[in-house]
Amino acid sequence: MLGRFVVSALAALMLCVAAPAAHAATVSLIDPRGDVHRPSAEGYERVEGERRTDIVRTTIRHKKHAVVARIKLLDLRREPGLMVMAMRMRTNDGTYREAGVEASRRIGWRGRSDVEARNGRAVDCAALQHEIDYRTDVIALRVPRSCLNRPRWVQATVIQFWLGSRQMLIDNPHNSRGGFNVWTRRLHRG
Ligand SMILES: [Ca+2]
Repeated sequence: MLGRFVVSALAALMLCVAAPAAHAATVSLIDPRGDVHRPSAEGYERVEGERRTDIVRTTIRHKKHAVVARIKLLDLRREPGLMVMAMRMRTNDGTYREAGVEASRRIGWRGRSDVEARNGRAVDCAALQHEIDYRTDVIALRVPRSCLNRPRWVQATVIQFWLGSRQMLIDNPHNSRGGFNVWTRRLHRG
């Protein structure tokens, strides 16, 4: 669903690093305003005054039946172009998944979501759910544990993209740079 462009950007941006083990079911990330980036010759550059894609808060929970990510944006609007929220996950047994929500005028502003394996193939995940709330500036994505091989723990990375015909904007809740290299700590089932 996300297409080669986004998937390759994910691959380029997100290199695996070891994270310390911790027993927790939830991670909450506060992200500054005004740290939206776009690609540049040097990698990424900050776009001053850009509100699109600007994440301000993110919560990722490993619940009894699902992994649920919820991001709050500074100003979520029905913008021309393609809006994408993506979350990659890896688990204790080595399962890797990329789940995404995308919305546009063509797709529809309620959006659609899917899950892919590392090779880009769609994973059957019929109970996948998402919600885009333009009133509260929140995008939520619920990935059932059954689509992750019912892991003991999961680590995740979240990004928000906006793709126009000649421009790409990105923000992530993990740091204030355009590129990043981080996983959450291990989220054990709560
Ligand atoms: Ca931000």
